[in-house]
Amino acid sequence: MFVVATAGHVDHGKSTLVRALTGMEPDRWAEERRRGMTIDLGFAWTTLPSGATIAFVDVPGHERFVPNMLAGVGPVPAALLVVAADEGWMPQSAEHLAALDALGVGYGLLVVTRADLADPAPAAERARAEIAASSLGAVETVAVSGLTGAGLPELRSALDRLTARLPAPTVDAPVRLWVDRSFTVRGSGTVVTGTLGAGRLRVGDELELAGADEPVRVRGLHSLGEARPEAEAVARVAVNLRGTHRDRLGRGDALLTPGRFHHSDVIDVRLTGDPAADLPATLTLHVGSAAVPVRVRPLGADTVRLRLAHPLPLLVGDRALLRDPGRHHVAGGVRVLDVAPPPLSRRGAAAARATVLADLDGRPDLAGELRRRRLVRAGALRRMGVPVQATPVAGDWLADPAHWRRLGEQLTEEVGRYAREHPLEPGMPVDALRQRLALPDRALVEALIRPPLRVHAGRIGTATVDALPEPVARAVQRVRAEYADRPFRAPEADRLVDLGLGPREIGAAVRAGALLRLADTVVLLPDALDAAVAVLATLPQPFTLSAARQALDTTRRVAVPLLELLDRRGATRRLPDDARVVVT
Ligand SMILES: Nc1nc2c(ncn2[C@@H]2O[C@H](COP(=O)(O)OP(=O)(O)O)[C@@H](O)[C@H]2O)c(=O)[nH]1
Ligand SMILES: [Mg+2]
Repeated sequence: MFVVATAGHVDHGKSTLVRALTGMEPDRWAEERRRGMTIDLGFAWTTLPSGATIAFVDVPGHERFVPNMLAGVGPVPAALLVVAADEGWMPQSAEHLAALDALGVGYGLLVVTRADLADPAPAAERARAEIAASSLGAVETVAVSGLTGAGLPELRSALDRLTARLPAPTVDAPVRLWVDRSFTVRGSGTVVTGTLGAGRLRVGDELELAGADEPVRVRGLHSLGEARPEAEAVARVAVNLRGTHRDRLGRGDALLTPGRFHHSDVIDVRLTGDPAADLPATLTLHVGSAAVPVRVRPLGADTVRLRLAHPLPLLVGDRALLRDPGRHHVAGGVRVLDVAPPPLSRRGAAAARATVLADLDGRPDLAGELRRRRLVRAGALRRMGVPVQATPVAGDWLADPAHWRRLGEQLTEEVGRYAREHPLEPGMPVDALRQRLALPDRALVEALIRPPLRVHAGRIGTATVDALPEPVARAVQRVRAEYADRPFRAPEADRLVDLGLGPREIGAAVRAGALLRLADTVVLLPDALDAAVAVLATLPQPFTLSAARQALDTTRRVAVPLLELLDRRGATRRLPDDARVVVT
């Protein structure tokens, strides 16, 4: 299916044309039919000679209803610009074209209607010149009469040529359905309609309603008046949200694939077209079917920061337009550059930001985003509309490569400094390091660790004897040398003092894995445990404490806590009569 919007001045024959092409009545309201004037959006569809289905969003031409017009064309990629042969180019011809241009609509046709009332050539010539200067560029022109039907076959063929040129929609994209109507159907409940520009909807889907925390569920789907199990972009769709109260949503809301959109109330944008130098401080931002008041803060020559009255699910690259509702005119087009910009609190931040924005063009750019954000979650970038093909450094964190290298260097420095300032600690606590490096996640700290650094028991250090302060390391070496041939004779308390091993030094050596503590002042070398098990295994089983003490050539002072430690580790088992066996 293709979706095309009408555009053009009031009474130029847009609705008549849609009626003539589709046989359907686009003016849905009794009031519209009574007054012969479109007030709100109308919807109709037909089949083209090629067999393709085309749906029309018929918009009002009156200047009072331009916001309705914008809600209709916002999500639609192509337009029929309608100009009456007998009236020619008029103010809303110009304003509608300015809107299409601001939104970057690149596909369209010029239809000169009421050709039975006047020579269509002059109106066509003027209109073509105006259109040529817009995003639509050179367009095919068809003259028709909605009254006599003249020109309609040519118009149908031209529509086939137009739709054949439209870019294929992205069907596997997340859904962002801008709601253009919502109503209640007796027996079915709330129904919303919109133009599905990308993605796919299925009955049963759970969707996020922008701005509400509860999910909504698709109970039913209609497209072109028929119930369907699923709808694929591009399509006009009516979504039944039974169970969701009608008051909860309306035009300008969006139904979203859950968790796939960032909700922005501050965005940085580039003004497109010819932005007025003196942009008012408050304007209305029109995007999709939404219209939101914004405060405008100029940054660079053609870049501004917009503060939205309420958040919208916007993506980098979105097109939108700014309008001055008081003065009834399109103030300019907008290309979204950043949907999650940094705050501008420091002095000079605005100027610095303007420099950054000068290089952005609204095309999502992963490397650039990483350079600017330095560290960001892949999911967060995707929600901004930036496709992510990069390997995370930890979890789903992505890092700018240069920044990541600097962090690694900084980590090594911090760990070194900490070791000098806390010589008896076995390393720097991970969380202290996380804070020093201002990292948002411990996983990032751990991912930065490179040998010889390692994390052990929540601390980062080299965790070898070499990392111990010089005197402690030397004392441990002395113990090693002295007890090599009697590994189960722990140094007496006096000897430890002689060696300079007080409680703090012993603690440091134990945490570094250089000594094994059996009791306050009973320490062995760490390999003593395995060696003890090997000796005990040679004894007749079960064995007594006394037999163990003799076999290990040690004293009760060591043997008692050593066997208890072996029991706790499951290497030996104590029997009811206090004898033990080696567990094999
Ligand atoms: N003679 C003639 N009248 C037309 C034609 N198209 C529209 N009209 C008349 O022009 C008036 C406005 O048409 P309408 O379709 O409502 O204009 P819209 O405001 O652009 O939707 C109506 O009275 C129509 O009957 C046409 O091709 N020929
Ligand atoms: Mg109309």
